[in-house]
Amino acid sequence: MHLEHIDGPADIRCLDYDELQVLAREIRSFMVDAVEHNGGHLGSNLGAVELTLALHRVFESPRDVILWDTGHQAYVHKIVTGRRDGFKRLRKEGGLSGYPSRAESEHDVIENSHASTVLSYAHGIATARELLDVGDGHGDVVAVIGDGAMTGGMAFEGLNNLGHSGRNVTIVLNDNGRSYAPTVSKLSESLMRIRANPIYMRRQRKMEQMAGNAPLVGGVLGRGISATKAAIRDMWEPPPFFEDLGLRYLGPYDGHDVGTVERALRNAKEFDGPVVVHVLTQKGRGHAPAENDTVKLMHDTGTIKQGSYTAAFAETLIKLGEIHPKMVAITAAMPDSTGLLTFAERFPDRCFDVGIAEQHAVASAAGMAMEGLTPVVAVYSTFLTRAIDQVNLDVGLHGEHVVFCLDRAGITGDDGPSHHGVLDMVLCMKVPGMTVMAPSSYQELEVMLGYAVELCDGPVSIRWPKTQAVIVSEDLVGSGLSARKARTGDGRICLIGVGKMLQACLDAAEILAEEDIDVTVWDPRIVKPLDGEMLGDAASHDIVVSVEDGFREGGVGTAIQLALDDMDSDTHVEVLGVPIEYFRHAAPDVILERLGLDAVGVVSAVRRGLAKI
Ligand SMILES: Cc1ncc(C[n+]2csc(CCOP(=O)(O)OP(=O)(O)O)c2C)c(N)n1
Repeated sequence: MHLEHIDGPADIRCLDYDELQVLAREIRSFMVDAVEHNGGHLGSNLGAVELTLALHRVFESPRDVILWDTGHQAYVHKIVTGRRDGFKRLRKEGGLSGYPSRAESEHDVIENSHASTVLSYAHGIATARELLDVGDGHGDVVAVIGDGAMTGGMAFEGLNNLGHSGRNVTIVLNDNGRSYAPTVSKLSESLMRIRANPIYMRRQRKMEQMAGNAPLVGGVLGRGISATKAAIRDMWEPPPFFEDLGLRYLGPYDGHDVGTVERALRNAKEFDGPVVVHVLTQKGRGHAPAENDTVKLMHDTGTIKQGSYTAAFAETLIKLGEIHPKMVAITAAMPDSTGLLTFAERFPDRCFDVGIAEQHAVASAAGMAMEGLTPVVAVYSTFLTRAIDQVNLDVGLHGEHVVFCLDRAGITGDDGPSHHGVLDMVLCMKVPGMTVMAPSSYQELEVMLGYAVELCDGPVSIRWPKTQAVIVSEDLVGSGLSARKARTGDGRICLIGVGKMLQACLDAAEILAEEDIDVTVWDPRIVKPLDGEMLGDAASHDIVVSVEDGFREGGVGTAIQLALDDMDSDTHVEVLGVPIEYFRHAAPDVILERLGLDAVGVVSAVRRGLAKI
């Protein structure tokens, strides 16, 4: 066993290549075990084992900065930087985060986990190090980015600026041909052609051997070898995209051969200016269930559960697709997790994976709508935030009919601060003319999606949580843009529960009923525009408690409060919602309970309200 002796990067530098192979196997089985117990990302990490070992042998983290785009592939990095024991509580509260975390280790520098940002960080860090003359000869800056993340607009912006500025950054393009699904990109196709060209690969290996045998790489000899390599490459390569942008390109290399990757990285280190080291890896490598998972190579362990909101969305979209030939669906590289796969199978010409490119997805949807299509953009709440400018101006300002379907809204829990969907509702409510819907049940989602596609004008967003949906009978489903009164009380207290929070209100009503406090409960359904009948009824009560799982400030409760003020109502309003903070990973229910966003919290708010009036 080598793994148990790895407590820091120095421990892998003294192993020989045979020992590293054994270690790689041990790491794979260790990660499979950890993810089986705790969930998390698997395929991407299984593919990055040898690459990570090579990186930590060549570069001296933390003096050299190793940056991971998105960060879902950083488990091996965590293991070799002394955090093996933390995997027992991977993604559990107080345990190891599923992404890099600055609180965990000095080896983790960035932790945003939204894709395609790493080249910008790298440019910034390299610029600062050069200007401030930090450290011993600055230290190197290395950015690891997947072929999927390379489809994002920010990655292209970063490449462009790195090439132009000539900053000293080693970019490792970890190319496994996949995002969740196969990566959609012509660049990726060109890179694939290199991979498929045996002559190129043979010559490349020969060049590698020459470089490996050379007593000194760098200086005149290094330049000579690299010039020869460039000449050979030019004969075989598709247009040298990177080099046209001002970056050197090295590769492709077998990303599962530690020695090869190591040599490539050492070569890259010798260059001044930005270098792309292209390594080919296999997602899910070494774990048969992952290798055989044709949908996403076990990118993560999540599946669409029967009875979930995602399942309701997937089912309803197909039904609507049959009736509306002009309805199309768009995903930013997540066809499986957003529930679009079945739609894509049924209507392959009407489903578009645009790459990890939310901004482009939204602006492109605006264009489609301008020409008469009805685009449904399926995206996680947290990733829509990236494209809010496009939602506001490209769709909103033009009044285009685009339906945004936001999964994983609210407190999502295990994936930590970057993945909570707490901004979408506040932001969407600020887009003029946008209708904002929050279903409280499986059936509500079906009805709302139908209404949004068939009857709404202009932009619409529908947001739902990851948790299982409540299943209700037909008489408990609303219609159109109306709110639904879920319970009639004695006229003193009115609870308004947005989406999933309706259940907390209904449960609170039961608790209060035992104390002879008979409350009214409303399901607003549509949070913008708010239903006048609901507002009128709320204004007739002494106390209103609104509950939402998005940011409290500027959200639905605030809008209700303002609406009642405008009506000159003296009803007291208690607004419950998420405070403006970053929440570390923990089970969603635990976070919600702590924030008072459960039945007990609602009851306390009622008591607070009663004490104030
Ligand atoms: C802005 C943004 N959109 C979507 C995602 C969800 N997501 C996480 S990883 C991933 C695929 C990444 O593919 P790639 O960069 O090639 O890495 P691999 O997992 O293949 O190693 C996606 C779409 C994200 N993290 N950020």
